[in-house]
Amino acid sequence: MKNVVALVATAVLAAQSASAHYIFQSLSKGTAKGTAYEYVRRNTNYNSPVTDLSSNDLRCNVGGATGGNTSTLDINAGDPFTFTLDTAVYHQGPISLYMSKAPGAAVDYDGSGDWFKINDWAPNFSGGQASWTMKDTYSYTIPKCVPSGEYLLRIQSLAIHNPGGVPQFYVGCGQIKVSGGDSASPKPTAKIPGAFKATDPGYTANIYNNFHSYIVPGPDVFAC
Ligand SMILES: [Cu+2]
Repeated sequence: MKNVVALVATAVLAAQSASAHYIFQSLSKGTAKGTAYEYVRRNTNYNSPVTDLSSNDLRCNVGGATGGNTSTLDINAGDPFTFTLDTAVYHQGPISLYMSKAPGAAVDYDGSGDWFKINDWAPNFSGGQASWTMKDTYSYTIPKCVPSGEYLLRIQSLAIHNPGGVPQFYVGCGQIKVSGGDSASPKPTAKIPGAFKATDPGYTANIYNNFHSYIVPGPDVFAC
């Protein structure tokens, strides 16, 4: 009987930890919550993270190499948008937003081109304590100066598990069509994979011990 109870308890724990991870499921204009997978590419790895720094799955998650029947969201340069998760981010680490211009339609684009970063939610340090922005929605705005056209809009939670664990990437890609843009050449750019290295201080950081500063991995944030 004892063994049965232990087995059941183990199974419940396993189920909880499997379902407790999080997926960036929806993208919408403004700050309202969108419909799951309407404008975000559907992943096929349930809610497991990507951990291989050389994998193309770092771009748009497992299963997100093309759009399938994902729609593309019309949005104006300078306008706000919101990504919503199924479960609030609960792993400590930075959240970052990236864009990459599609050579044609966003739905057909695999994300193999240049990416630029438009925002980091980095930790705040105060009173000797670091605090991370861990929420179930993340809102930001499309930079006003980017060229009009179709893009992948990518959000990333880098879940830091040091020491003793491998950092995990939770990513999702929305498809957008930007209107009313301008003529900036956003930089710096980076390829994904390639933008994140096992030696990055923001990747190797021990956030539990003597943690007073942090550099978010990836290229510097582009601003107009
Ligand atoms: Cu986890």
